[in-house]
Amino acid sequence: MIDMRSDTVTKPTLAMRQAALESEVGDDVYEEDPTVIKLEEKAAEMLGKEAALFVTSGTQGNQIAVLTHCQPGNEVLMEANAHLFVYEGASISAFAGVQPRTIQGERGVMDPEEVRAAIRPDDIHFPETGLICLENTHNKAGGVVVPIENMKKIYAIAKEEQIPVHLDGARLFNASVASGIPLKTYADQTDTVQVCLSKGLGAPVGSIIAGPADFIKKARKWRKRLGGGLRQAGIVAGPAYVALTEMVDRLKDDHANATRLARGIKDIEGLRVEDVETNMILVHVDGLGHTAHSFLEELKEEGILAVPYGPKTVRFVTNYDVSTKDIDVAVDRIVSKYKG
Ligand code: TLP
Repeated sequence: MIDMRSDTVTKPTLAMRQAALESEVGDDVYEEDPTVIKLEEKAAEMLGKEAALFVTSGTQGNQIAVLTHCQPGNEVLMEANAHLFVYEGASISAFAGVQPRTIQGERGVMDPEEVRAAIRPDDIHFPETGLICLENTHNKAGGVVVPIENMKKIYAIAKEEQIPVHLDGARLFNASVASGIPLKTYADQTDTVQVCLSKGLGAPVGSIIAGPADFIKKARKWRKRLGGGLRQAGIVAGPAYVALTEMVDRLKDDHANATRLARGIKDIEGLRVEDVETNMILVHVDGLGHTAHSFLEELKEEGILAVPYGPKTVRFVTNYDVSTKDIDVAVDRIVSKYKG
């Protein structure tokens, strides 16, 4: 199977498995796991933040960020197709007691003036705007790199209004590799950031939240409350360290493979392939008379896996376990099935 459902499906590399075996461990709830400490220090340095916290997943990282920034009854601004809104089971409402307010973006990019207009004035009737959440790359928009200028404008507005900004940077490494803009420059435009090590970087488990030291201290407590205080976590932090330090540059290969796949299938009549910016390819299949599900069933028979991304849209994600040769095989199979 050529598995392009997500970049989360990758298996840990040999170096990661070795790191799991050899990393020094301790009890991380006592902050005594040397490998976790090494990972958190490295991540904080790479993101240009005072401190960082190792968490089990991107979802947990985003939840902890919202819980730490907000009070129950707050409103949180985010793009209409943000992962936090669409794919996290309404957990910010369930756990943090906040209400999301969405702003429709253009391919995932919000108009800063619309963000400004959505900030609540001081009025007894309204919820207080507690947080603005950004996402880069934007997943549902198809791995779109949100321009740094857009982030700068939104952050300037947030500062004026004294509202914190959190960045869901599950794939911030992809944004940085694609744009050539350093990770730190993106992280500078936000108070806190969550980055995933288990997506394109291939770690089996783990994300990082980074931000000011006092914020991370509070976040550590929220992680414990949520049951995310792990003990000998070096077993997973070791592979995560390999992901962070050895796997970032190779994301350009995933991006090149994504472009290669898109080019290979874009001339098939009935398929509409969106522009590729990083490692995702969104394809609209209704022109073939297919729904996403019926198309994916046929693809599976051809040995190719992707996921539905709307009733008539599918998403492919290139990843470490899909080679350029696999891409060529996938293109050949799709072209021979659907072209003419
Ligand atoms: N995204 C997954 C699915 O949940 C859709 C995927 O396959 O792309 N933020 C963003 C922008 C994400 O794309 C994801 C995962 C998360 C957060 C959550 O990360 P995990 O899966 O580690 O909880």
